[in-house]
Amino acid sequence: MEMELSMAGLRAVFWSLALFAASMANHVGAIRLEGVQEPPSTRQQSLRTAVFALGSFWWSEAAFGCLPGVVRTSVGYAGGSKINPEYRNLGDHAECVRIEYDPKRIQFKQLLDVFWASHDPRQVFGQGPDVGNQYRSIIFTNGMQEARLAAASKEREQAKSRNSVVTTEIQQLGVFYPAEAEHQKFELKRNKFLLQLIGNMPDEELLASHLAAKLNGYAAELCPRNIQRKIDAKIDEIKKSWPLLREI
Ligand code: MHO
Repeated sequence: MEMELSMAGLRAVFWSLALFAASMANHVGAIRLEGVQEPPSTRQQSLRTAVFALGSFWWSEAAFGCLPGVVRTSVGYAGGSKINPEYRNLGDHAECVRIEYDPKRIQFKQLLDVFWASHDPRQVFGQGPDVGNQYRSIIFTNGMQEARLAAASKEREQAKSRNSVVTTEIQQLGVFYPAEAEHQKFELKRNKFLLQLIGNMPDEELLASHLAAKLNGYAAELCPRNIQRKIDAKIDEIKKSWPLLREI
């Protein structure tokens, strides 16, 4: 009897070691994606923030996450007056993406170019199949210089055709309310394989992670072509040596 108990104890130790090793293996998967890893923390002080509304924030977050110089992304609500909006009750706010970027690597001007290229600013009261005020197009600005850049870029956009009106609003950013966890990195969360590849990060890590922002764009196939290829190659390499369970 005593002997059986200690065998059970040994088995328990064995399984906890095995589980620990398995969880470490997950992290090894993450480390191997080193080309798209977190940027050095020394850069963090000089980061800037931009907020845009351009339709469903699932898509908006993915459209910016993979750009070189973008460090982190998240989604939320802004542009309205309702206090503490929620997804099912967002009042007059719009769905937004918040982008933290390194101004030495990408500028507000370039983010504006991506903003215009990633949606149809002439669609009235919605974006694609999504209808409603929450999907309207807004450039949020921080200060006069950004407001000027935003206005000039809107004029250029309007000048492309006078047949319809560019509906995009330009607003000084007020409060940005972060959206619920299930809306953050939504495209990445749909892809269980990619999620596992980065060690099934919990929500708060996903929110802060550069790697997750990038892979969220990758999952939606919105990375610039060269980055898309680089990530494809890394994933292929990992898949080749991925341990497979062949029998049981
Ligand atoms: N068409 C989208 C809208 C999502 S959104 C974050 C859907 O699948 O419901 O507003």
